[in-house]
Amino acid sequence: MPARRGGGVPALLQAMEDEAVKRPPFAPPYLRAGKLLIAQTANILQFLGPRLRLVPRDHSARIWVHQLQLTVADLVDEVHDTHHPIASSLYYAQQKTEARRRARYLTGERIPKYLDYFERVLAAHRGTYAVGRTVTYVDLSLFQLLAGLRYAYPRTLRRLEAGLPRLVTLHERVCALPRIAAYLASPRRIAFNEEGIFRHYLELDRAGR
Ligand SMILES: N[C@@H](CCC(=O)N[C@@H](CS)C(=O)NCC(=O)O)C(=O)O
Repeated sequence: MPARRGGGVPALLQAMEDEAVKRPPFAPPYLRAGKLLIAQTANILQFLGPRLRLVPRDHSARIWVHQLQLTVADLVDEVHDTHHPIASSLYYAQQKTEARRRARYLTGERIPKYLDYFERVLAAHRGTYAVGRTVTYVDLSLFQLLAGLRYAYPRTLRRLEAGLPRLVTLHERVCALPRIAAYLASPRRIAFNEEGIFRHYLELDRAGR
């Protein structure tokens, strides 16, 4: 809901700061579902997964999907910390030197290590999707992860993708799911930009070379 109708950022902050809220979120994103206020992306997905039929039924598969999701979250944190290596409260321009130094390790060591891991997971499962027989929320997250990394670090990804055939195929499969395709073609799909987690700064993509 937009701010002029009582939604938007003001409403978001209000719930976070309201003393009456006994279980306040630390940061957005968070989801209000009836009386529940649920924060942390992986936690929100764990809640939504069964309701949207985006996880298998069995307990061990659910734990595994959640584990993979937390690993995605770890890489997303590292991507964020590369353009903000010193403090989130400083502008990128105020921490460029440190960002470059950090980006060298992100592009040279960390992105390859995480993506090789996901490639190995897909190879071991030998399925159409990462877990079980049908699409789960971690497939959607892996799609978004690859899309974001391609945007932020195109050079690095071009170098790595030949070694990641399963991840690339999974990305294509998710794109082609009818409802995902409709979302991607709609105004709901916000283009990557330099205010989000995945930011394209040429000097960071090149830091490793
Ligand atoms: N681990 C959290 C990260 C949430 C997060 O970093 N939120 C950002 C905005 S997207 C924020 O407001 N952070 C405030 C802060 O860290 O002080 C998640 O996966 O949801």
